[in-house]
Amino acid sequence: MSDTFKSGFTAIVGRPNVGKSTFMNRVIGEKIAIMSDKAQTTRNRIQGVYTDEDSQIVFIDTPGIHKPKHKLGNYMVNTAEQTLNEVDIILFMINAEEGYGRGDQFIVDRLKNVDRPVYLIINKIDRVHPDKLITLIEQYRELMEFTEIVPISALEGNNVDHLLTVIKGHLEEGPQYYPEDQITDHPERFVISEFIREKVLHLTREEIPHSIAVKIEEIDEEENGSLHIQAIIVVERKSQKGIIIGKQGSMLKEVGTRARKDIEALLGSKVFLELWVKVQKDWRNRSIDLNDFGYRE
Ligand code: GDP
Ligand code: MG
Ligand code: K
Repeated sequence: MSDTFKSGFTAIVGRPNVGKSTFMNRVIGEKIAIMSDKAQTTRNRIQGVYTDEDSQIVFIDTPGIHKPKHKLGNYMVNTAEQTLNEVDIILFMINAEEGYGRGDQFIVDRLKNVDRPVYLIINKIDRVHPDKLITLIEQYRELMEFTEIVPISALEGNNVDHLLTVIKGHLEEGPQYYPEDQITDHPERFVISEFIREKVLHLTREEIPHSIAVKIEEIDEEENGSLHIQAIIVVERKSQKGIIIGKQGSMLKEVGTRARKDIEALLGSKVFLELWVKVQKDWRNRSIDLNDFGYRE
């Protein structure tokens, strides 16, 4: 290790599905951030930690900033805004294919109030013609001043190393906040609940809204080292409960099998996963329930 170790915190902001989690996963190399074709899977802050011999970057995968529709939405925006004021560098990620939209204007308005270096990351360049890229860059330059504009493909890896170098060039001398092998500081409970949530959203396609929550009731370690996990999937309507359980429990079984595999891969131990579905009306608008499900205020 060299004698001047550098470190810093980097927030990734951007509309849902621009590729924030994909980028995190490519850099960290582990399935920590949750990926989904659907928007808003990532609700809490998930940190991924990149460490090499002379630097450490702590990534914060913020919830998408967008106009809140209900209390949970408010919570998300507040968390994201707080995050922006705590970090050293902000990566504002956009989707090259979609281009500029109202969602970005909402984010830019917030970024203008933040006194941190903002990098515009144009992701999914594998999907667009270079001409379109140039137009896009000109368009975004008009909106605000960026420290640098970096086009990448998080999926294919193009220019991701360059982006890492750029971030590292911006780090100041600092401590190694996390041990080298630590890739997230989130309680395992959170990651486990997100795995389960992800499976429900994927398998039920459009039928189940993002309003579902997953609560980990218990994690017991058995004598042989395997884990017994009990979790409750909370929905708002009885019809949703029916969909998640499926014909003779087939859907819930599939959710359980897939989530269990991810959890086993994450924790490196055998898992017995027990899932329950519970109906609880309107939990999104009740603050007390937000705390109950692990949201910090
Ligand atoms: P997030 O909501 O910003 O975290 O976005 P995700 O990382 O979940 O990505 C959303 C979708 O975009 C997924 O289907 C990804 O596979 C896809 N995606 C992410 N990055 C790229 C990229 O560089 N190129 C292409 N073609 N697809 C990408
Ligand atoms: Mg995400
Ligand atoms: K997503």
